[in-house]
Amino acid sequence: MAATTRLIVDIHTHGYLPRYASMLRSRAVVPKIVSTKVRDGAVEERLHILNDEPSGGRPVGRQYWDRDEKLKFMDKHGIDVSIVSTANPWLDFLSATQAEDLANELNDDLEQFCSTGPSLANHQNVKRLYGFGLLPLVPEITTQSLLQSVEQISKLPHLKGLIMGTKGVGNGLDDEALDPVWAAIEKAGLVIFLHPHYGVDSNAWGGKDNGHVLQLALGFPFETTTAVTRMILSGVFDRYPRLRLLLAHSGGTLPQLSSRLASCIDHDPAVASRLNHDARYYLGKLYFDAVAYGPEELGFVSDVIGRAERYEGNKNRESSSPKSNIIKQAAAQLRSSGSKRMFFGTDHPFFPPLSSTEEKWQSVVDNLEAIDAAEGWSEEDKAGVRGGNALALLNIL
Ligand code: 5CU
Repeated sequence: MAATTRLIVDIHTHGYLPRYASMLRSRAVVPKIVSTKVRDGAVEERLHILNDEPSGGRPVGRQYWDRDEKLKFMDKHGIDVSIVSTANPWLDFLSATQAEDLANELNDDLEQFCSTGPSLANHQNVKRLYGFGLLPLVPEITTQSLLQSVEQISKLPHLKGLIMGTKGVGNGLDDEALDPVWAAIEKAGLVIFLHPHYGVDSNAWGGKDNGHVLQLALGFPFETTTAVTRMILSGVFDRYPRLRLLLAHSGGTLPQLSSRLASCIDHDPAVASRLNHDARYYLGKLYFDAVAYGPEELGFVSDVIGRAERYEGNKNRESSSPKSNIIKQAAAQLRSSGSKRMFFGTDHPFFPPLSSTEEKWQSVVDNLEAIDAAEGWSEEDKAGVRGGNALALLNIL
């Protein structure tokens, strides 16, 4: 196995670059960073990004914006390369002019953050940091401005794609207004990292306080599921078949629900004949991070992705069911082929240990151990998920 395929690459790792953190400090409403007096008159900064943060907010510090802290975290966990993206809620809450200016500046900042950082010891041509840039996706932005940002990102050598939330320009990701943007991203070969922020109302179907557990464990993944399903239903992947979309948190619940989705489509007169393919086919065109924390979940996701090629049939051109194309492949082969679309991630700087005495972060250890223990993945498959797949997808090396 080539040494490079043994590299560990973190495709899901965030930060608020200094310029973004300054903007959060200047705000009086969420999202914001506030200074709070703690013991002995010391001052600590607290972050409010979700609507129901603990009173006073959560501690925030250099791990969110300092490159040395990111590198220290990487070294502690044996991570060779990180693909850094701005954390939620990106530019969603700004006016069009503010978002346009900040996207432009933050993309340049991120390029600088990556390009002036260290290279890998054994691969001087490979940096330890790359990035996903930002588009000014807010209501009233012009298409021209969005296209300019796509062009800017495509010209910055250390930016390999862009991170995007689920709102689009206010009407979701199934909005035809985004068609020129999908076309430009596809043409530029950039990867879109689709990430949630809004989740589901934390008071949905109950009233007990559960911290952020329901929001993060269930609401976030369900938001991603809804957003990508809207893209599938509106035919985005039929119109832009080479679009490369990476889904946060292993695709949320899409893998679990894809056969139900296919059946609901087939039984709904409004959409039954809209798509070129069975809904399950599109899962084989998507990419999934491996931020699922358990080996069974990783194995399952790879099964579902691997199975997608069974649904290759074109619904509109063939009279027979797509299932007539079933390729009789061994389950292990499908699982292995599905793993090629999966990528290790940490979600750093989120999910730190609750106790500061822990050496390694449990959230990271869990995700690495889940890859090690995923049943049916060969050593080569595991090395791919740890890093080789990301290097190939992002054309690094
Ligand atoms: O803990 C959280 O709030 C988050 C968040 O906001 N975004 C994220 O990516 N992970 C955890």
